[in-house]
Amino acid sequence: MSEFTARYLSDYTASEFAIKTVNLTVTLSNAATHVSSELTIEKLSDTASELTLDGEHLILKSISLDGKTLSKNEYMLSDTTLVIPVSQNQFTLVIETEINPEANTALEGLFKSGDAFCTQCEAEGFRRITYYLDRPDVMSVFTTKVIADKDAYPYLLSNGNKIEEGELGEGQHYVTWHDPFPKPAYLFALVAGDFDLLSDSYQTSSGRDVALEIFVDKGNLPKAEHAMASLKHSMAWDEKTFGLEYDLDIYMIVAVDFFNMGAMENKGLNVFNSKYVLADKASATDTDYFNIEAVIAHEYFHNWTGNRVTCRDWFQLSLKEGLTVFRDQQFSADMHSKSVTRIQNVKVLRAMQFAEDAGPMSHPIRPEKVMEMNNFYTLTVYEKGSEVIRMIHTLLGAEGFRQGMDLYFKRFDGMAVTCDDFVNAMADATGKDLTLFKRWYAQSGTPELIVEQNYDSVSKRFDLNISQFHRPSDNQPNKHDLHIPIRIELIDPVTEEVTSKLLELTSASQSWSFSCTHKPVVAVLADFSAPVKVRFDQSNEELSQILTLADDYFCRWDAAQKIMQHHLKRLTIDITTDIPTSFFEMLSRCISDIKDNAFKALLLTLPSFDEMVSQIEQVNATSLCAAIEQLKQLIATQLESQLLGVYQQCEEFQSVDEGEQVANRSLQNVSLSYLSAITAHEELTEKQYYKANNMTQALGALTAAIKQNTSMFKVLMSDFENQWRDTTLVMDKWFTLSASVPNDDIYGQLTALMARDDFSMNNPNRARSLVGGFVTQNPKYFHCESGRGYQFLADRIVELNKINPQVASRLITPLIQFKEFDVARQNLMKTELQRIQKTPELARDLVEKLDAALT
Ligand code: 7ML
Ligand code: ZN
Repeated sequence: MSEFTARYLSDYTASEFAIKTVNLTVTLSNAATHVSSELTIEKLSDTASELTLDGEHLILKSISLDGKTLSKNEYMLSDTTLVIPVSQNQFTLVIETEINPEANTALEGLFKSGDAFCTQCEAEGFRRITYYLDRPDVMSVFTTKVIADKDAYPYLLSNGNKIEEGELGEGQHYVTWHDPFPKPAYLFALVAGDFDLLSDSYQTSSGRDVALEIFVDKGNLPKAEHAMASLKHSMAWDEKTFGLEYDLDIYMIVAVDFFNMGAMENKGLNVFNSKYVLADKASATDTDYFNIEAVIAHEYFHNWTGNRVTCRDWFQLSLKEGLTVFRDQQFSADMHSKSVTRIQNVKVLRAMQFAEDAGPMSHPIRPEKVMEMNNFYTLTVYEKGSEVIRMIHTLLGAEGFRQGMDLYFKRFDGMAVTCDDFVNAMADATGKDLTLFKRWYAQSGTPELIVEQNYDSVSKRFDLNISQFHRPSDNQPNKHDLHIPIRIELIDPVTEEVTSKLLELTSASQSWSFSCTHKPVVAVLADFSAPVKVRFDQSNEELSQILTLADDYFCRWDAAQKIMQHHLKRLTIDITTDIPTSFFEMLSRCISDIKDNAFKALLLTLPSFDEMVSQIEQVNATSLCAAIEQLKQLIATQLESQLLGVYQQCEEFQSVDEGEQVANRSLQNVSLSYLSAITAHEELTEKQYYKANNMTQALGALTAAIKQNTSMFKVLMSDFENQWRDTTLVMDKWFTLSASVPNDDIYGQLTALMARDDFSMNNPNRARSLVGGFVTQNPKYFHCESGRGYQFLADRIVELNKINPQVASRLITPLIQFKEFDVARQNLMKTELQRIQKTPELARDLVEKLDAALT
């Protein structure tokens, strides 16, 4: 077994020491940054006799306790801890350390992103900056002095308010920052560099002025406008929806190119992956715009849900993440279309979170056991966590939820708390019993609902029986029944009247009776009211009625998806299966009847490879890819003239409304994806590419061209490259497209791409665009029977293990989820996992996942 040990939620104990204040002085230099940390510490327990601080990859220079320098025999040092015997109840510790930011390719702690210095401390990165009690329930007031060369680093930033700045000798200068809000070390940030600065301001509803500053690489100023607008919208939304105002006088955002994740909510100084800040019409897609707004909102919302009220321990991560994702989803829904936003959330959950929850790393939204915390920033903690909050919202109603939020902040502002504390606040504020509901926090796996219906035409009684089933898993062989809110619609097919009801399933099986003049058609799980799978034998005819008659757009969309899934399953088994004309007639009606273009685009989009994989057991990936292509081809051929009509309408469409333009472009790209399956319409793709004045249409054309004419694709791709070779974020898209080509020579192509000067495994965005792009966008070759796709991924993971374990650990996901595929592929994947497992000095991140997958 491995040298690494797991930590358990059940082992939590409070800290024996409190750190009242932290005084940091950081003297920046590429290879030898000096960190001086002065801590005022209070002993909280009578029995504590030694203080154990966390620290990794640090060079200890000196320690002094209450002004007296400690000699080597007065403390104990290991690779991960510094232990200091202490007898005083209050004392001051000064620790001097040295770190090497330039050599930090893991991008945790202090590192270089291009020419700038930058930090990432969540979850446990602060211990790579200095020795500290690096746990979220130790909250302290930070004062940070940053010293660096003035020419190279004109901006020196940290959390809170600037309290002092000045010149030092030899071209050095300094800035001192003070953050009055006590915070855990994971919210610490420091940035130094030369940037362009977009400045603005926001007046809060109580009349305070907040300076808003976005720092971007030189020359990118115009690309920060959308992020700034999004920030202001987020601030206004949180005031309106939850009565929450920003609390400091300044809010800063820095965009950097080297970043492991999307962004980070450091108090007053968010650090963002530049892909979630920079956008203009020419270089960013509509999806990019949407995501930037959502991520800006997410990080902003953390100021209350995460920073003002934080987590007691990392097992409680969903306390802040599930809640903040729910908040950003509600914000996006309010800014755009509620139903379209909701459907998009559900697509992600079903395609990815369901797979995670069925795989070896399955865990409850509040995990019980963690080896490497970075492995738990998961779709389960975030997306399922958000669904759990949404269910509370559904059970309490918007007003009850707001009362619960108010009580939560009243009780816990300034504290580090647990998921239970949150649910208790929700229950206490409304009187709703959430005792049973709390099980959602402790149970892993996707519940299944089994729905049965019966209509008695004599008594006009309609009975609905719903039972819940929980597949046992290795780490939880005995699952419990849950409290599940199930929103349903009863549709009278004769009068077309729709009745909506909220059912609460609280036991293994329950029945409900309704009196209905005609046998109703039932749409279950309206608005996707719970993160579950539904087993309900509804005929294609009933599904068709839901598609046209349900009030709830999620149910309409879902009904169409179920019909498509049904045919895709049949085609996966036998590619020559006949598809009934009724199917094409149904789609034809969608095309002619639906007015909302964004919704129409979603309805016409076939379930993705990943969405299908979670529907079929032990799927043959090659057959599934062929089935998807076949159904697309059939739809294109059967509905050719209608799709062409849609495409032309989209081309001619004009509107001043941005939302309508976005919807139109999305429908245009969906129709192009069908039409491009017909050789006669190849020129549409080419025309769209050259006419495009925005990235959405350009990328739509390139994506369509991938599966079309190879020589045309090559011409367009080299044109694209010539136009964008100096724009990093666009070249990431080019790398992804290049890795998505379903051609036999793809492996040679991938090797050639990796050899380019503009490719580097050290840049997470670039590594993900190539490796992740291949894995997710090229399923036919990733899952190729030869196993070469798996081999390619395994080789990259071994490479990344040394460079950046976090990125390696995220990319390994599809390999550990081997159980979804046929036995032959399972064996090929396992062979690669075993090969990775033999790598010397395997990072803890990978050890944890390989242990889970292979034992
Ligand atoms: C989720 C984040 C992390 C990891 C950002 C890092 C964060 C932790 C950080 C939704 C929207 C934007 C980013 C993320 C995300 C994985 C995903 N605290 O704010 O949660
Ligand atoms: Zn977050």
